[in-house]
Amino acid sequence: MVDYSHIFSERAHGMKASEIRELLKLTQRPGVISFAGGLPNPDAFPKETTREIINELLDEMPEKVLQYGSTEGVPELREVLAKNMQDRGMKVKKNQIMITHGSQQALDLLSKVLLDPGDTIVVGSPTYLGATGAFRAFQCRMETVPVRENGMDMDALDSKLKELDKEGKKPKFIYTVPTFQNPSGVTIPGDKRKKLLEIASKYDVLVVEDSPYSYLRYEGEPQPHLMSLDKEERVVRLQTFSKILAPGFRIAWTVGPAKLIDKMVIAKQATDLCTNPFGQYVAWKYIASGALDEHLEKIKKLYNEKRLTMLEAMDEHFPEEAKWKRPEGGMFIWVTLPEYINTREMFEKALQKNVAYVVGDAFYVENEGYNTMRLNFSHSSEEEIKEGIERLGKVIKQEISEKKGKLRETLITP
Ligand code: PMP
Ligand code: G9A
Repeated sequence: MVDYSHIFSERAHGMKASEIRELLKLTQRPGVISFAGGLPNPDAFPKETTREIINELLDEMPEKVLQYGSTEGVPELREVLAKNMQDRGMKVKKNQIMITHGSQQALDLLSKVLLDPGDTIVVGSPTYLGATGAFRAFQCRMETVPVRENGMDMDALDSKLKELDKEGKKPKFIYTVPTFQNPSGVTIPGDKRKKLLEIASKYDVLVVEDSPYSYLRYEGEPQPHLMSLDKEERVVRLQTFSKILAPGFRIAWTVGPAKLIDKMVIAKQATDLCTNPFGQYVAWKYIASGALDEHLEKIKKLYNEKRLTMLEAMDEHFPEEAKWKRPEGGMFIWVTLPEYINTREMFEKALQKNVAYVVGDAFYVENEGYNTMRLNFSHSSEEEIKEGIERLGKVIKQEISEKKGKLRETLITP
């Protein structure tokens, strides 16, 4: 038998399976109410519009939609995206946009063109685990900065970059999900966004603005995109159709300085030649026909109702020891339990009661966050949310009472 351990690359040895992807297998079991995956609601898929668009495309331009496309993406989609972003205050030209197979691929391509083994980058703590998974595969060193109620802590970021500068280390980029962060749901306010760019400029570091949720705001004031505040071609912005159309198409776009995009395009040629043209043309028609704007209104209403239902159910069923912040948008509520609770240990018990979440420590690069968990509110039905939160509330209460009992025992045992 071949001993593969000697054959795998250093890189492959360092790779780690995505906790979310592993959980998807478990939570697909019948009867399980899953608040784990950040999945859109199936009711939110624009099935009829998609059907009409697909028929039109096959009638009108089969020679294009069924053919290979250019690596950077089909021109019609890049054009309409540039316009869409300009309407939202971002001065973007078509040649600064490339289309990828999901933002996940953009994270991989960015790493491929920016990171050498041993390079340093800065990420939030907690942060999106799909991103750290992509970065880790390129053998970089991830330095962390705490994410608090108002997003990444800017003083801590400044100190971290100063410290790295003293060590002679210049990070390649700061990775952030500034709006309705995955996993914590928090948003960086406008003044701190300016500060972030000032700090990045002071230490001459790029900023990766990963923003799949910014169009999903349910309350509060929109904050400026980092890309709109950028005057130095320092920001690379990732957006995706996964949460606003359907993840099944795997269509996303990256916007950045043309020099960087051009390199990513070359890297993509080796990866998959081009993103699936059929999906790109669907996305193009979806925006160009105005269906996206209409659809956004519909899903914002749907997800807001689910968010409110979950928050209300948590108020009713979670014990007072559990803490969370009300997210103004996105898909997630982040819960912090007392420090003596380990949500990974509790997960099995939750699963026995047919309810699932993502264990919080999966979103930390360092060994932290054992008492946290992420709940998704977009995927389940209202009934499932009520039932699932009630089940989870019982599991948490039970765990707290058992752990408190044990703590008491250790305290009184001589
Ligand atoms: N970045 C973040 C912050 C995400 O939450 C996700 C999806 N959960 C992605 C990237 C990847 O999205 P896509 O489906 O476009 O690959
Ligand atoms: O299915 C996935 O892996 C995408 C979901 C991401 C998430 O749950 O954050």
